[in-house]
Amino acid sequence: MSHAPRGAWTLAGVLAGAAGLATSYLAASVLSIREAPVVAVADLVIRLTPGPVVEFFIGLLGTLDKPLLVVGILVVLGLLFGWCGRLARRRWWAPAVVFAALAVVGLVAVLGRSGTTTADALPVAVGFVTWLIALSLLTGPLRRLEELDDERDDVAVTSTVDGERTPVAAQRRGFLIGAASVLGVSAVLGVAGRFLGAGRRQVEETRRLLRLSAVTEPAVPAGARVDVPGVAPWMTPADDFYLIDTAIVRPAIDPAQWTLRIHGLVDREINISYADLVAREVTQRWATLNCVSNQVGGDLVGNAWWSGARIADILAEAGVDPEADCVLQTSEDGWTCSTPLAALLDDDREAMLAVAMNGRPLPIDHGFPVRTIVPGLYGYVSACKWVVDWEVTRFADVTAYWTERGWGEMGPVKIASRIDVPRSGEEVPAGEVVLGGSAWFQHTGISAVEVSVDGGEWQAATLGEVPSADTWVQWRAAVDVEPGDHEVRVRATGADGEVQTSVERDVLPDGATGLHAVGFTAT
Ligand SMILES: Nc1nc2c(c(=O)[nH]1)N[C@H]1C(S)=C(S)[C@@H](COP(=O)(O)O)O[C@H]1N2
Ligand SMILES: [Mo]
Repeated sequence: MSHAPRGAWTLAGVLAGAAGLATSYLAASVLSIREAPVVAVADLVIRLTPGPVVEFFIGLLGTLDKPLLVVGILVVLGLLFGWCGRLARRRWWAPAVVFAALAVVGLVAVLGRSGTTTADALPVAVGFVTWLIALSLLTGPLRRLEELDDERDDVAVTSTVDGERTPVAAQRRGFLIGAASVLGVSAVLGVAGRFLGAGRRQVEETRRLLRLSAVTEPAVPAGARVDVPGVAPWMTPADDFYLIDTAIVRPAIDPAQWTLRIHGLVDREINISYADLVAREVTQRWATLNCVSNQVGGDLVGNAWWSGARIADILAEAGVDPEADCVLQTSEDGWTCSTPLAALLDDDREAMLAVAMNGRPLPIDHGFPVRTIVPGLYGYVSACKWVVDWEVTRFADVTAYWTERGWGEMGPVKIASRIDVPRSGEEVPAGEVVLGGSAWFQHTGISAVEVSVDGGEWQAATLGEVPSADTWVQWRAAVDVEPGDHEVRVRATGADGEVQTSVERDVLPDGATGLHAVGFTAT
């Protein structure tokens, strides 16, 4: 009989697999990532499953559907891990291939969620490395036992006699100690992961249960949509809203612990709690937020219904020194931006400390519990997420995260327009083609959008109706095209008469310029 039974190889695989799941779970908790990779895989499975099948299971299992799916995935993984252990017996590299394939599935699952950063890939990488290390640790003694099996015929190698250590006993002991250690360490890491992730889960739960009575549901204004299929929705759902920040770990802040300290060039320093903030009169409005790094035609822009408290009122309470010209905002994670005071005080801009987005408390990733929204300014100078500190000051005296890196100080948004339909490279039937997209020039407003096909005359597009100058405008235009390849360009005109320039400029230092062009084929 072999000294290294097959069951031992299977066990090695299962334990190594469990260790990898434990470290990946811990990493996800430490990095405060929404879900561990296994849960992300479960979400992926749900996304890939046809709707009626999902509904059938929800009908059958109720809210247990997801936990049971996770359990199912763990069972499948357990079988695969055991198989990996056996594979290791013949070819040390074979399980590595299986682990790599599993890691790829994990990566697809975690990176397929909206708003992911490279940090989201880390738990998967940690788990993969753990699998390799743990498996080689556990299979080492088994491999040596098998070598001893081979030698058994020539040399008299026997098991323990009266507690005397023989090579076989030593390797067996090695395996058992290794197995027990891997099991123990995995259990400890798993528990630690649960403990560390509890903070974020708690904040998620608090947010989920939070009811903001003055906040109303968004109602997209009649006429805002041009109804061209494929054009980005006028209201951007929070889940699809672009995400930009420098946070490696996005802060999870309990509203009960949150305060905003306002100090600097003010008559009196004030501290505002979350309860104080939501007790104030609520201001609500549609506003389009965009990123200075958005390329011409890019999608770092979104439009939402924001609810919060007017900043002008709050600053009035603090009493702003006439010397001041900016507010240095700092977020919980230490990011800073310096926002022009004039924009914060501007009456019709209604800059706000927002607590809700599209009628729900801000998602954690979008700044829960409180962020700043200033219509007309790029996010990097104004839209501080997880904001906790305001220093009223002077541009001459401070620098902020992006302005230190060469980006412009004032950050007013530039006029822009985008073609969503047709998509680049799309094939459409020749004849009348309906084009559509969006244009924005927050705080100023859009008065016209025009399109030109193949460098021809500019023709006016029809615009959707918008509630204020602070949102984007949808447009549609019907053009006639012959069969063949075509290129369409778009340009907007601002309510102030400014015509969007065709001069191409890079996003640095204060936003890209140029006209969006899309090539398509008519057949
Ligand atoms: N705390 C914090 N707030 C931030 C940033 C950041 O890096 N950290 N990035 C800003 C930038 S550059 C933009 S464009 C907007 C993006 O907001 P969103 O992620 O909610 O779309 O947030 C702004 N607020
Ligand atoms: Mo940005």
